[in-house]
Amino acid sequence: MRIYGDSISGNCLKVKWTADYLGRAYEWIETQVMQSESRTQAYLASFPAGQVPGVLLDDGRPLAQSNAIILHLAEGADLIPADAYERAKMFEWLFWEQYSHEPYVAVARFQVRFLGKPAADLEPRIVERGKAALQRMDEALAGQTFFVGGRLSLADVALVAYTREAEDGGFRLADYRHVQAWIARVEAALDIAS
Ligand SMILES: N[C@@H](CCC(=O)N[C@@H](CS)C(=O)NCC(=O)O)C(=O)O
Repeated sequence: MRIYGDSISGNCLKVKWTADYLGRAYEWIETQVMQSESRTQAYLASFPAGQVPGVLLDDGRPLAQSNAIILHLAEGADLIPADAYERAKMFEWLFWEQYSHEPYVAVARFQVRFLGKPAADLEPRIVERGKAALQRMDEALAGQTFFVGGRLSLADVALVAYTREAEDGGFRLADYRHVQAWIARVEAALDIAS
């Protein structure tokens, strides 16, 4: 399998962490978004949306969208709950991550850390929605160790990617103590603590 990913991207790291956790062999092809390497003709031929991550499976078939990729990699593994309701709750968090978390927490980080925008100049809506997302996570994590079924699942893998970097976007993780403790648990489970 080939993973086309940018190491600065949480969406790409989700795929790497899942593959590592599952012991899957892969070749990592560094594909830098800020150098427009996801917009070359060759890349677009396999991944028409022009985004990373993109994966070429062992049989050459392409797959894009971080959460679709990790779901495919983890098919049949313990990162996907066997119970139908718990599996649906995992999907609930995965869809929420893409619509209500990543567009704020990740975008704030990108603008501040990589575009050099002062956190104070971020669009207020991004900051408000990012804080609301972190608050929602904090409430969900009060009294439980992981998001679904008391054990690590893809919901945690997807959500930790940008949450652990939230301070780069001007958010204060100390304001979300359940989230802080959960980040440490997920980093330990995935062996990604730095
Ligand atoms: N929903 C997509 C988002 C992918 C995405 O936004 N990738 C960014 C890097 S994190 C990218 O490739 N940006 C370059 C572009 O859109 O041109 C996913 O989860 O994979």
